[in-house]
Amino acid sequence: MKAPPTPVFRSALHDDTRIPALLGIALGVCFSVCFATGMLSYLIQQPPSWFMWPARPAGLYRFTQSTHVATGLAAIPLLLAKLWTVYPKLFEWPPFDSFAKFLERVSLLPLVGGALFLLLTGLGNVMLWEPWPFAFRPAHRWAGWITIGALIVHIGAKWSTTRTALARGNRAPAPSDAGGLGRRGFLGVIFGTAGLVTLVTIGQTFRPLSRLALLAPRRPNIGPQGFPVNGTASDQVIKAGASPDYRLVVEGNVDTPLEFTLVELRTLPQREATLPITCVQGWSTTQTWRGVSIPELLARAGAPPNATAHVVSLQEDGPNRYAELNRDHTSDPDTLLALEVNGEVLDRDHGFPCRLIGPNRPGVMQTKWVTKIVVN
Ligand code: HEM
Ligand SMILES: Nc1nc2c(c(=O)[nH]1)N[C@H]1C(S)=C(S)[C@@H](COP(=O)(O)O)O[C@H]1N2
Ligand SMILES: [Mo]
Repeated sequence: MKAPPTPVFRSALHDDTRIPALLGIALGVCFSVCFATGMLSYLIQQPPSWFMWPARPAGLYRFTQSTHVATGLAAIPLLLAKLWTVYPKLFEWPPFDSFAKFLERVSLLPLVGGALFLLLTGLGNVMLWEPWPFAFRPAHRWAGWITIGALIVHIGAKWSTTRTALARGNRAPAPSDAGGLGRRGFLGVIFGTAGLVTLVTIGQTFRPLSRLALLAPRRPNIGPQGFPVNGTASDQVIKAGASPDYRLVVEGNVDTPLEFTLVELRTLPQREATLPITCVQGWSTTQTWRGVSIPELLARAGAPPNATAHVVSLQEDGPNRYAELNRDHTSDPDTLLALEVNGEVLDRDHGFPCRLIGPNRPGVMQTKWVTKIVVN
């Protein structure tokens, strides 16, 4: 077979082997970190029987999920740069000369496709822009498995090339384009861009840099009572929460089912805790909450020790109207049914009349507008 005419790639950077090797290592680290922290977030929200997410340390989920989003965002310029440097290799002729090479090239499809899919859907999700017709979480999660599988194949295939490229060290002649960027300049721009992306978004979770969070979808200090809202109160929720008929019910596996009006809830012993809200979308904010301690409330109803609980919101629909408390969370005294934040009655968008807030929980599991606790 005759080879097709070879396209001309002008930049000598395409011929360098150190650039793709270094970008590849950085991407391998980013994707592994994203895969581990993403799967962890999934396990916390949909725990199989062998998994129990602890209530302590209180800020652990904040750390893992901000790491997920920050690493994923930083990977975007790295991936684009890597694809740009290596794409001329797609035109190599013959495309493969052995079965191993064939497999390696076929694995590029799930690798590149999966990586682009993950970064695009992740970016869209955190920017609150989801034009696609499928559910984000399962699609993003399955793309994670596919990409990690293909990544392992790719690392196996490129191990020795990478070692050779890096072992030559600085003795390898750097490509120099007449008038273009050299290797150092190119890598400097790319890693600099990744750093810049982090700098202008990390303030959504890292308070000292909040003023730099120009590209972050949420600033941790903007919103009612000085922090963001995820899920505003509907008219139905506002009405039910403000109604004299509002009750907080504790029922299920208890000796004495309990029922409180809002006034009665306020007369129960109150406890204060300074805890973060950590949205799965990567922003977080720490506030001081005050309300009824869940273990105390459950003990009052005569729930068994080690009980778990199902918490129900006044909200009529939407995926976040329920939350589960595992036994570590039901027994932590700082797991609160909060009535106040920073000394004020909760704003309706933050969960008036009361909301769940506990240590080391994803934001989606900090249910607002609570009306019922079913003990298991
Ligand atoms: C721009 C990059 C990325 C962003 C902004 C991003 C964002 C997110 C967000 C917001 C979630 C939480 C979803 C939820 O619980 O509602 C999530 C979950 C997840 N992410 Fe990413 N992600 C990115 C890249 C990646 C990459 C590269 C991987 C894997 C290699 C990955 C794997 C996962 C997995 C497995 C989950 C759990 C899904 C679930 O809970 O069902 N993500 N990601
Ligand atoms: N009932 C209910 N509770 C909810 C939500 C919701 O939509 N409905 N959103 C959750 C999400 S995703 C987050 S991050 C937090 C945000 O709390 P905030 O709006 O007070 O900041 O509330 C959680 N509790
Ligand atoms: Mo959230």
